[in-house]
Amino acid sequence: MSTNRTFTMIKPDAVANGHIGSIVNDITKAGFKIIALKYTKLSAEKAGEFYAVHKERPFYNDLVSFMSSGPIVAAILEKDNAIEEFRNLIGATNPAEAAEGTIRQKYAKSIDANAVHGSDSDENAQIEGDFFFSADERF
Ligand code: DGI
Repeated sequence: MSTNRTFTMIKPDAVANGHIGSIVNDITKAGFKIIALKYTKLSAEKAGEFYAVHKERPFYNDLVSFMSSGPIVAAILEKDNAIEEFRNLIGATNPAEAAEGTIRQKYAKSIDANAVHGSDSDENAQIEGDFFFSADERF
């Protein structure tokens, strides 16, 4: 398993608000290499599967409906210490608490529409990357 990779999504709010280019620019300027990249849309079923770990949480239904509400950009990224470095780059889950200059502080408006996803462990980065990309879609 790679320890230098993470998985991200640019979520429907950030796509709808025209932030794909700025966010990809922030990511590459921070030193992440793009291994895989896809513009796609999750069905409610797929969004539910992706966030199955949150099934019992009160915000699960809203999360699934938001994540399937419009197109997203999915990507696998590579950098030393990728999980921690990327979570530092995107900032806290709640953009109101995200540090100055982080992606969520700059582009997100609320805790549920928080612009980007970042994997929280090497294991989940592998699972989440596999969820979106086949072997011949990674370079
Ligand atoms: O890894 P994160 O995306 O930072 O956070 P997470 O894995 O704990 O939660 C996944 C997503 O679920 C998060 O990006 C937004 C949503 N979420 C998490 N906690 C809350 C929430 N949505 C609402 N409305 N309220 C919450 O407390």
